[in-house]
Amino acid sequence: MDLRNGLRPLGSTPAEFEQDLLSNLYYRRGTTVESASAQDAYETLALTVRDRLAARRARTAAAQYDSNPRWVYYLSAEYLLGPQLDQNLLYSGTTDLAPAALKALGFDPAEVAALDVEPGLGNGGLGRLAACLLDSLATMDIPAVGYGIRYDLGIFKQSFENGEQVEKPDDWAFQGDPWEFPAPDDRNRVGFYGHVGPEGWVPGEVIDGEPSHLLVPGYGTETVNFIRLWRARATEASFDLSRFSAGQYAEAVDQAVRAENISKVLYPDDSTESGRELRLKQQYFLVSCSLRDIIRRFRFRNHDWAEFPAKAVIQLNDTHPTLAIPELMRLLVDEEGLDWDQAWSIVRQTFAYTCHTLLPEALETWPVAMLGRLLPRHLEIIYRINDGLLGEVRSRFPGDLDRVRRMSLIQEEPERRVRMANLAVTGTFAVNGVAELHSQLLTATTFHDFATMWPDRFRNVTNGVSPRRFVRLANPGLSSLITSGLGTDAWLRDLSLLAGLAPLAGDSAFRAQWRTEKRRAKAALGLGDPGALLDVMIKRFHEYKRQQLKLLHIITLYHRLKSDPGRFGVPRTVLFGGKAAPAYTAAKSIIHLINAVAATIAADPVTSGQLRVVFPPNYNVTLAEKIIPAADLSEQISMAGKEASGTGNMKLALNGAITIGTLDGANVEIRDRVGGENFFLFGLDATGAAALRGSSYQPRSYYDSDPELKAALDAVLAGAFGGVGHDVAQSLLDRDEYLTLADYRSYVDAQDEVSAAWQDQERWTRMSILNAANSGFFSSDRTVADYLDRIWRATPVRP
Ligand code: Z2T
Repeated sequence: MDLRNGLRPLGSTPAEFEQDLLSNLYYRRGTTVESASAQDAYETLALTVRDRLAARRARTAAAQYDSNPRWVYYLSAEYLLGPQLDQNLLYSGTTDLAPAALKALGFDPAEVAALDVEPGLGNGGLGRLAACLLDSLATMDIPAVGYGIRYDLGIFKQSFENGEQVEKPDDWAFQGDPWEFPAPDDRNRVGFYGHVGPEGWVPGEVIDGEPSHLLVPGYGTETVNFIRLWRARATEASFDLSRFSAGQYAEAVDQAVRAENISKVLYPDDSTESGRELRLKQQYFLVSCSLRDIIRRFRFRNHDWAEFPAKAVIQLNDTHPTLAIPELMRLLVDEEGLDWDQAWSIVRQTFAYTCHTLLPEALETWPVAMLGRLLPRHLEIIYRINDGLLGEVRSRFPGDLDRVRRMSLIQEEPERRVRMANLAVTGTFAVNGVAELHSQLLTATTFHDFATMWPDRFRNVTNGVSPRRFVRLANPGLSSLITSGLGTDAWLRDLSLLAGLAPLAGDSAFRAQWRTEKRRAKAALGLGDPGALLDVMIKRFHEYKRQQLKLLHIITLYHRLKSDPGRFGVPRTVLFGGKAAPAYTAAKSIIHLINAVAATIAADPVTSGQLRVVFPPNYNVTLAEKIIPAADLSEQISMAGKEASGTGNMKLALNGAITIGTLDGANVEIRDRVGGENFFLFGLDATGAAALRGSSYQPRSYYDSDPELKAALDAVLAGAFGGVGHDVAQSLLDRDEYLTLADYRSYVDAQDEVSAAWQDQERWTRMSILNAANSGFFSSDRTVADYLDRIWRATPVRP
């Protein structure tokens, strides 16, 4: 028998699908039609769909194994995958078969589909980018594996109590995860603590990493790749039998519980690090397990370490997996017996690093004392890498002690800490930012010294998003219209084809259909008047993103409405979505104030629906897929020079929302492509903002000279919104770190242009179509093509 191609083919007719569903219900779920619950039906459906992908996975693996290609390994502490059912139905071609088969067995397809739980294993943009890149890698037939952590608890569930954010644990796999293949027999042992003796590192504690994998199908191709996620398991030895025998039951399992805590919970901080030891343990756990796996895979087909960089490129998703650099050095030098220089050359040819931030406080550092206790051998290796680095700095820049101090892997003051970004730059062949402006600012500021010494190491790869998930799945109505407008659905694999929509912006019948789809999506959100302009700000809460600026605008609109209800202009619904890190007090205050303003406006009869503020709790990928299609206006209003890229901006533009934004992150590239006449620009640019912050910025001067701004802040200070938000207003007047008041007037004026444009619906629709038509560049397929060309140099393998 042909072991590889001898699989019984899985049928694609309704009868065959129904048959498979039924046999899975009996043989794998172990229940019967008579007693099956909706949950049984859901789990069984997932198995039936997953089997179809697994068959493709088998063919993919055979082709990849045969060609012994260069693999792309993506190391990321976060993956924000989104709901799996809809995607896997689409990618397996069973979108229509599945509900029909469920109905035939007596189930309600909608009830069953509602049981799909999204694995929230990420915070925001960084984790979602990882998911989009894997989607595109598979779609482009690139051999790739994503490595991550299988957190028991994902990003917390957000609810509001009296308008304040409350966090609840997200036990996402409580019912089990039918999409996942666990491999409990395939564990890797990971060491921590201990000491370095003559025989090398002797860990003081060991735990096991247990893998499971999730299939990552490509769209419109056979390829199915996978993500391998590690969960921490106590080793047998960690159960203390002598304590148990002595009746100390809790103490007997203490060590085991502590070991398994490593993969218990995702740290809920977006762009700010908390510096906790458990987080460092998570990072090393991910790195150690993944590198062992990568090396095992290398050894299947190869024997010579010198070939390693030709067979593996390992992308570090921000600094979270940077310990992979000293870990691979340790494996090569201590375990494989290579000499230091050989090992360093392999490491430097294998790793590449993506930086996702410009916030200085988001650059990870770890106390030397903590790192040395947890990973004593790695600290030695980091010191030795640092010796090499500083030697190079001294010989290139003799006598420049300050430069040596700045570039060192070790920060000395106020306490000794390891600078992970410097380590990542030193141990890789490529460092990239995630948008043109971001990459420029990185080489001009954050990594200026390194870019001076190693200019060829730095590149840009502008982010992108999956058109499958964020257009086709999220917005089926608009997708059909695009397909009929273009006369093909080939745009789903080549998003540059959207350019073909541009002429249709001049076709009034097409414009009417486009408006119909927008209104349909708005109606589906259930926000009342689908004629109102839907103004959307969806992203994590952070002061630099400036939700507080949007809030000042809302209060200004409210004041105008009260003073002259007849002359208000256009009805608006403002929608916020997003979470604040649980310890980020200022961001939580902004959330509280938004909810208080929303309540005040809702309770005031003068507004009569002309101005509404809504804030659905627990913004996640599932909700994003409902909101994005409905949005008319996309708020991208960060202080220029702070948002690395943004990816929500791309998703919204692709769905025909028009951006109001600063020249920050990828907004710059969106505006370049859609045209200044189809984009509402306002505010200081990065140079202007940096200059104003560098001088003695006085937020009060803006307050004193702008009556509408003064009225908005005075209202908050006077307690007009249930007494909430005093701290927000006070901090804006006293410090205003992100120049909210400086940009207020320009923002409000731009919003007045928005309202004027909305009043001409034909003009608005033309702008909307042109936004989608000119945003094809922002496909994550293009992003992957750029990574391949500029960094990865891997080629497709077609099953
Ligand atoms: C994150 O989502 C991002 C940056 C981080 O810096 C950390 C997290 Cl969790 C350490 C975001 C950026 O803020 C955003 O601009 C960018 O679009 C996204 O990563 C993907 O690159």
